Amino acid sequence: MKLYQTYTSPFPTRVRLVLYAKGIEVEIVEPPGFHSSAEEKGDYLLINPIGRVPALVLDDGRALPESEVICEYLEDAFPEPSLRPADAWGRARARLLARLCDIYLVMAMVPLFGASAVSRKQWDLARIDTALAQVETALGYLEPWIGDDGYAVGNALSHADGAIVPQLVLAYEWAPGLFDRPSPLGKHPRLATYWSVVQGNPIVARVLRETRAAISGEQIRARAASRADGRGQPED
Ligand SMILES: N[C@@H](CCC(=O)N[C@@H](CS)C(=O)NCC(=O)O)C(=O)O
Repeated sequence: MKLYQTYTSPFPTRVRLVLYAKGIEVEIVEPPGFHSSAEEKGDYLLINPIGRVPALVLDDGRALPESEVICEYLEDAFPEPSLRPADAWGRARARLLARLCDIYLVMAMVPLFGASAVSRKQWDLARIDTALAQVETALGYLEPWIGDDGYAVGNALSHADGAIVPQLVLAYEWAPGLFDRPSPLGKHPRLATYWSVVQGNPIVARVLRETRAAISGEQIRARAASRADGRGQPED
């Protein structure tokens, strides 16, 4: 199998967490045209006409987009070790946490992803602050549901951790760093405790290491690209 993905994006990270937890080997492919790249997406659009990452391509050539669907496929195709909580209520909580994340947190982050792609001069600060406030609100939606044993649900890694962890690193670290605003860490104490404990899990630590390294590499590349095409530096 091949996973078309980038290391900066939270959606493929959700899939890599599942692959690592289950010990599934896949070929990792970084398609052209993502993030600060000026290239066209080209033939990648034949694999995923939506033009987003991730996409999983099976050995027989069938391709599957959408991180949640890919994770569910991997769970069904490779059931052991299971990343679904054992009981119906645990599974419902895992799905709820992932859904709250996908709908409210990701949607709140979208204007911030947009702002990160242009120079500081073009930033609409009011829009950024509104988005950051919405991020905080969305984190509050997770707060009552998050587990208190260091995992999103119960006492083992599940698909809910895969959905949440890649978004929390952006909400707690990337966005406050880029926009020079205080981190919302600490506004929601149960989530903050979860965040500090879950990072001790080796699979989580691995995806976070990859994400942090990719984000700092991407920031360096974006600066170089904007200097080269005369747009000025992103920090201008
Ligand atoms: N709902 C999709 C979202 C995927 C998505 O939006 N990926 C972003 C990466 S952050 C993307 O590929 N955006 C298009 C682009 O960067 O050109 C999923 O869960 O897989």
